[in-house]
Amino acid sequence: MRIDIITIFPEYFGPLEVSLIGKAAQRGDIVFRVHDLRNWALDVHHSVDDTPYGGGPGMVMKPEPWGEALDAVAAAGGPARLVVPSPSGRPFTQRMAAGYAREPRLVFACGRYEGIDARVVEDARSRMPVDEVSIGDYVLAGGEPAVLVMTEAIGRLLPGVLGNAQSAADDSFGGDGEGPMAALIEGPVYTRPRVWRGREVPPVLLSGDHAAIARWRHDSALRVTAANRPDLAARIAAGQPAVPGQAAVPGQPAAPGQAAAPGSATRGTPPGE
Ligand code: JAH
Repeated sequence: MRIDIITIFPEYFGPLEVSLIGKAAQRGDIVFRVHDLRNWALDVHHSVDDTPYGGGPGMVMKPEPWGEALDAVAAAGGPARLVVPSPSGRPFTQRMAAGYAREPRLVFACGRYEGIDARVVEDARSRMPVDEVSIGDYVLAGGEPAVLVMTEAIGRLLPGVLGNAQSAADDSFGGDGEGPMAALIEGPVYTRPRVWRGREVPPVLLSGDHAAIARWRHDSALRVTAANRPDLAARIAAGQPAVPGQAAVPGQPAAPGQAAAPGSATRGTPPGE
């Protein structure tokens, strides 16, 4: 897969050379191309921002550099989907990460200041698919950290990037946003020593009883989901798909308007305690 990133801070993307994603890039499983937007700021001062029409605080990214940059980057390499991080975009999910991991090419456009002149996305939509995407309900100083987050979530799903495909499937939210873990937060995990500072590993994990271990892990996932994510737990309790578009849990009829009260979701009791 090829990933192009357009930014006024190319040095922000040093972390893409590190760890799992860095190794995948070394092997050529992911090709990153980071572009400095100022290459296409063609006025004498290489300016990329200007005051907002209608007044108000801050600055807005000018359309001309973005238009030139997107034309040039889109022309070099195959067809691409444009992804623009924005606090007003659609929420980024595991399901979207899995969808993006199947694309041949993504172009990320990192805004700064109060955002990019809205005509840039309008114009780009006439030539390529465009998603405005939010990684959470908070405001950053620019799209760069959101692109690091999304490229990590996408990159680790590429074939061969994560050593063990099953470990992605077992993650909180599941590997592809489908399957049994899609709605659940992962429970606690343990390694040696069996006793550390007087604290024991739950004995079921040492029992060799794989069915019991699977039940314990599922119960743990439900307990953590109920405690930390009442929004997800309420949907599971109501038998609704926790991810829109996913099948509901069989045998649990959907009860519209009957969402569980906050904190009322089932809490499992961990075995071995
Ligand atoms: C802030 C351009 N969903 C997180 C997120 C994504 C992007 C931005 N903020 C928050 C942002 C300023 C300018 C993008």
